[in-house]
Amino acid sequence: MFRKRPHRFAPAVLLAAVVLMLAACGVEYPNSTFNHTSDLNTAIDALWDRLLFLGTIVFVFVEVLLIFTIFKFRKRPGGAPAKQIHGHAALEITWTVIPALILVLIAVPTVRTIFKTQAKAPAGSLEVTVIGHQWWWEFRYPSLGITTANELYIPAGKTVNFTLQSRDVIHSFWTPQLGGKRDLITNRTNYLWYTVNADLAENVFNGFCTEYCGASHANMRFRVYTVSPDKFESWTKRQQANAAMSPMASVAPEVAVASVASSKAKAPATTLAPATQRAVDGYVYPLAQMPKWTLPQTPVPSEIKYDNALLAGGDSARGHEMVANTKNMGIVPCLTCHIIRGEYTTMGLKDDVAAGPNLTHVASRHTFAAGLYPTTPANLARWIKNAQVMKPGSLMTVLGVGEYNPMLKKTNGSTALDDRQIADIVAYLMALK
Ligand code: HEC
Ligand SMILES: [Cu+2]
Repeated sequence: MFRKRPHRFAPAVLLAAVVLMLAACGVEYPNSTFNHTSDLNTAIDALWDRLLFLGTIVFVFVEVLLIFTIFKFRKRPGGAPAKQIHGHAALEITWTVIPALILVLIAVPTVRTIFKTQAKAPAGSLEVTVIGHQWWWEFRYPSLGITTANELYIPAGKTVNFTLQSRDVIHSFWTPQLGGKRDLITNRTNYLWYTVNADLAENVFNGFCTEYCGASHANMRFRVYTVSPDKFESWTKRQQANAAMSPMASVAPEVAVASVASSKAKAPATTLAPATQRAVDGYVYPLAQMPKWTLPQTPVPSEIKYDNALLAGGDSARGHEMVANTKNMGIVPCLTCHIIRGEYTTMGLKDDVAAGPNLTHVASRHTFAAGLYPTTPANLARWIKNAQVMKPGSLMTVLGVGEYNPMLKKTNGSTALDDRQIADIVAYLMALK
């Protein structure tokens, strides 16, 4: 039946095809690259459109000719053999020249775009150094004295020049919606620059590592907040401030570092006011405005047992004592691997000595562990207890009592952090706004 009357099914097949095609419309594609959100992806999209246009013409022309030929010259019963010809100069020249012209139409704008996007960034661009780590992102703003992790703020309408480096293996920096991607290569510096459209202030985009880099490659993500220049400046102020509760909390960062460098004394007496919390202000992208596709969806592993009720009793001052002054710590102190600006222990240290993210304003970031989890007390508690279970291969050690450390192949003894101590540390971390 089907073999005899294929045309009967044609309308049904056509309908199915149209329905399928239409089903693709109206869906949100939060990580689509086909956007005109920056000068870079607008330029690249123009190339894509041109290719698609020319390619469609060629496709239609070739297919129509093919179908026509198959139909017209098909074998018929009793038909005469086809005319046998050899060589046709005019035809051969035509089918060489036309493709050559098409290639020129593609090559010229492509090469121009390559030169434009590979050129040095325009003078006056905002410099951001992106450092890939297994498995998280470090963002430094050298001209602003800011170091942060996994959450990048850039001003819309201003050119940003990314200096791309790696601390270990090869990674790749990609924000599909804004442009990229470009590799972060060991012992080599790459650059990438673009200007996000000014009307895209107050947006957030997903970023990914797109070069396989080990166990938690898939867990190496970031967020990009594009904000108005005013809000960017306000955010800058917050990030430049020394950590809350630190002895230097109320001192401008440069002054604090300079005072320690210039005198043997740890700090001028006037600034010795530990546990005073300077009012932290400055812009942070409102959590409530985050579109759902930018919120982490990774389920928290149920293997880590932690009673959330303990978190209510967390004491940030005790947490501060433990973390910053390494009091009562039977574990590798946090500040062996993390910098908290304004604390004596990490005073004047260069970011390069830190194995982990800068925690000075960790609670001002909506996500942690490279976009894997929302920054909530419950998640942070589990992270401190057993970062290896929270993120496979993570280079943060396992710190909870009785937790198994797969790297050392042993279970933590009683000198590790108990759940109450973790609650105190979490209370402290949450104060690092
Ligand atoms: C051996 C080094 C090391 C020690 C010790 C360490 N950490 Fe970490 N920490 C890391 C590394 C590396 C990461 C990044 C992990 C990742 O995202 O893959 C990290 C990530 C974090 C994060 C998430 C930060 C972010 O923005 O993503 C927090 C919070 C944190 N550590 C807190 C602590 C606290 C609190 C302590 C002490 C109780 C501590 N760490 C001890 C290495 C360490
Ligand atoms: Cu990576």
